[in-house]
Amino acid sequence: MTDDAHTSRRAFLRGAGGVALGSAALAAGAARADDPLITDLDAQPWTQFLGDPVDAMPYGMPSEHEAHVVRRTVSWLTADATSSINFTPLHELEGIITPNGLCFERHHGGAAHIAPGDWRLMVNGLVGRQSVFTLADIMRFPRVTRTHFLECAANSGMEWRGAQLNGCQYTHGMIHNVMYTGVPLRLVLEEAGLKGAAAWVLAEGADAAGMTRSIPLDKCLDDCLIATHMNGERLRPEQGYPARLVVPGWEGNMWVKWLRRIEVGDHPWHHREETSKYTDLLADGTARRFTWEMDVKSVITSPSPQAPITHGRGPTVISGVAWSGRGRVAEVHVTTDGGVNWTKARIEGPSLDKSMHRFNHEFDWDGAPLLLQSRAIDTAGYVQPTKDALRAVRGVNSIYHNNAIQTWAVDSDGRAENVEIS
Ligand SMILES: Nc1nc2c(c(=O)[nH]1)N[C@H]1C(S)=C(S)[C@@H](COP(=O)(O)O)O[C@H]1N2
Ligand SMILES: [Mo]
Repeated sequence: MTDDAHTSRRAFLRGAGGVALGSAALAAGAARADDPLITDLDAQPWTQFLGDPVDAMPYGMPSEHEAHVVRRTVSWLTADATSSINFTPLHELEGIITPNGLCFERHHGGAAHIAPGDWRLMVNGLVGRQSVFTLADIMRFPRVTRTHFLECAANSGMEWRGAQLNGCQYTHGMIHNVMYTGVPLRLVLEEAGLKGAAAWVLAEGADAAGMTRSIPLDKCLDDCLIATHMNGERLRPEQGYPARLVVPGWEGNMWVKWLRRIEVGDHPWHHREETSKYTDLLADGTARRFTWEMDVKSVITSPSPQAPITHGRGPTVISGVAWSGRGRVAEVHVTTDGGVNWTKARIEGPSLDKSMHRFNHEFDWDGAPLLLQSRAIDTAGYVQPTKDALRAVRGVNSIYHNNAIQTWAVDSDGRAENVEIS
């Protein structure tokens, strides 16, 4: 920048009015004439020296100033980190796509590392041709690209008996929303040839856990994918590289990673993950089984305990995410007074089938304490329930499928806390 330009910047700032930003809404952004970040180029090394050359980082990384935006685990939740979970930092994200490096991880036997040349997919059982496909074989099938959320059925599972974890990363972060590219499972099953009695599919993983789940054939023929890519690049190892099952709208446990075998049968297999786990213990001691669909749900991500209001009263943005395993999200309503008054929020960005939706609601905060909630309604007509309404039906023995309305209490300093109101 020339001295003239330098001088004219100062002149602009010291000139009549100084502040061109004028509107009352932006009063908080009023410029100070002595702000060195405007008046003093010496205080801005990024203008004084050349920056990094191209290729400084052949695979790019976020700004060093964003180093706090990471997946986080809760150490007391599980005994060992190889059979554990971490959480997506929802409070730091915008839009609807979860960046690959921030997708929460759930492993039962650690993340397997499989060279693509060593990967095989076996298809056996009630098929005309028992088959083994290489990755190169799979890549020759017609492929599709679709955006879907994956939510672990245990998401919000720690909140059944009361408000517990202080932040939406921990209360709601067992979810990610990814644009997958893959091959419809239907095409691979048809290639192997389904026998008449075929009614169920067993999906099996190649990791140390050898995870298995029974999936009804109808779902497999409808919209399941053998995914090889996430958000444009290959799957990450943590997400099942080189291939995972995508089971849109259904609980994350069924999305078998490091997929190695598909068995076709005429009955479900009643394996561990669909009997002792991923069933819902009711108040009377019986358990619901095969509760595959993820019910309509939403959460305000900002403000929230990890994302307090720091700007004081005035124009304030409430932002959050909503999703349903039964279709699209039709509406999201937001309350600032604990459910006395509800306002329809704006759905921002794409509204896709079985995908995360972003909602925003702007309001003028008077600095008084708030009780923030969001409530989503899906295109199948389901309305997200209150915690009390859900407990009336499900009791408090459950771990899985808690889709209740979340409350954040915001104090007059803008700090938010996980609370319950009745
Ligand atoms: N092979 C295999 N697949 C698996 C798992 C696993 O441990 N092994 N965990 C399941 C569970 S419980 C969930 S919630 C999702 C998590 O997917 P993510 O790690 O991509 O978030 O993967 C599922 N698929
Ligand atoms: Mo899960």
